[in-house]
Amino acid sequence: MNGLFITLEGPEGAGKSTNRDYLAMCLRAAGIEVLLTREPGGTPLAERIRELLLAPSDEAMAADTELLLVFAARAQHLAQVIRPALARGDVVLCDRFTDATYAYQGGGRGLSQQRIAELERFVQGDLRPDLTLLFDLPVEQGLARAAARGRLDRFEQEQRSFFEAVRQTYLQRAALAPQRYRLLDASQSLQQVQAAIDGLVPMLVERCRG
Ligand code: Z5A
Repeated sequence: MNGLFITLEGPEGAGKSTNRDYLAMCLRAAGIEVLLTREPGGTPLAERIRELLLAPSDEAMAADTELLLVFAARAQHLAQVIRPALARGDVVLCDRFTDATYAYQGGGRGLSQQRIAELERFVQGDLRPDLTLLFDLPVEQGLARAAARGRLDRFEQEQRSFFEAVRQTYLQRAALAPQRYRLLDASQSLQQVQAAIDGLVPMLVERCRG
């Protein structure tokens, strides 16, 4: 595969979606075409799995069910969108990927990291993001932003300790593989965060041009 696979990660309300669009605009202005996508989702079938994952329900979803649904959606997304795009040489900007599984199902739900790693190998083979932008901010601040948007989804109804574990898992993973991650302080104003992204654009353009 010759393309470049960039993921955006972080806890709730970190600004991933807003900044994914901003980064795409910056890269397009530099003449680089990018494919924007997200997880869970990214294909019609994977978006239906996303609805199952996010909808609050009277029937509690078992953590293993949640984990398998996340990877089922990912298998579809990889087969239909990500692998073909990378094979064409495209730059893929994806809002969340498997780091989110380690953070939410591993850190948040307490599932074994080893089990997640086994599924990662099964579904992805050796495909991993080339670069991950991690938008970090205190839990309270992110939840306040998410709450301001209205109705909370199934994850957003979790306890504060869940989101603390999510945040810490992301930070631990970034510390273990600093060559893959760029940490951004998402507690700053949008203008400040986007100024930090501007600072990354020359490096990203260089990586995109290979
Ligand atoms: N999930 C999982 O459990 N396991 C997995 O493997 C995967 C996902 C892949 C849906 O993801 C859920 O799926 C997610 C984890 C789980 N949990 N939940 N919920 P999602 O990415 O679609 O949902 P999300 O995390 O809730 O996204 P979000 O809240 O939309 O966050 P965001 O994309 O990071 O933020 P945003 O939409 O760009 O911004 C949120 C608001 O804040 C918006 O009004 C912005 O204008 C505002 N904003 C953004 N940046 C700033 C700054 N810097 N200052 C002030 N205001 C800002």
